[in-house]
Amino acid sequence: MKTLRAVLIVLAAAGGLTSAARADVIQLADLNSVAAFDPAAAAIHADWYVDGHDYLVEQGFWYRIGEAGAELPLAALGLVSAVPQDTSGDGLFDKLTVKYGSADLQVDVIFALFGGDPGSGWSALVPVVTARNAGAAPLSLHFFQYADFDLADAGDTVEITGGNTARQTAGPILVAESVDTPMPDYYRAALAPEIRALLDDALPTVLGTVTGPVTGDATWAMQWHADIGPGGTWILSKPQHLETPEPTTLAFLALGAAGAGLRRFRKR
Ligand SMILES: [Ca+2]
Ligand SMILES: [Ca+2]
Ligand SMILES: [Ca+2]
Repeated sequence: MKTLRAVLIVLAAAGGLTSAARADVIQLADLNSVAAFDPAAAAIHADWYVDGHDYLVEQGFWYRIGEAGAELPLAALGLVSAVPQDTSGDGLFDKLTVKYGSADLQVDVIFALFGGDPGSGWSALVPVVTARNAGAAPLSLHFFQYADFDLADAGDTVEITGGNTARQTAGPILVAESVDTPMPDYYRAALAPEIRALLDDALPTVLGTVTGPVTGDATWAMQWHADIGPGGTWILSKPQHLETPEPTTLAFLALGAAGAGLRRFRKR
């Protein structure tokens, strides 16, 4: 935690967080987009604002080693460091490198946020996960990604197509991801809290191949299996993007929502 504290001091000094912000939350910002991460939480990604509106409930990564027992959130490995960077030179952090590690398994997650122009309603987030077998024995890694977006209060529809593409929609609002590096072994579209409960229970979970569509408090998850030799690595890249059309209307609405979002950040 020492490293994280140092990071947060740097971050606060750079104006990335207000002094009243929760000390464990790191904020990325780029053009019309703001994303908030809590590296010590079970679901690391807590907020994703596009033009002032937060479309995300939570998303994150879980893992299981071997065929028995429970899945655990990455934070259970132990948080080593969380370092934000400004790669675009606008003075705002847009990239976050989070390192977790135990004696046997080290996992780095790098998040890169790409906003669209203000009012464009467009945003992208690219997480890249690198898992390393730090032990002396082969590692059977089961890796899970879970996403709960709420695009509209009335509910959304999510469907998984092609074995690797999740699309969640509410009218003209869309969040989508397509993962082919590598293809998932299993996936599930379901209403909350079904998938989160599977990740939190004490039993080994296999998501199956449940495509949906489902409509309501939609969520989805994907699952990979990797046998990693000692010293070996496994890499997962899963770009996501959000599209919210009618930019003029949304830009107008964003003026109010952005203020509410800032107030919410300050309260933490
Ligand atoms: Ca930047
Ligand atoms: Ca489980
Ligand atoms: Ca949802």
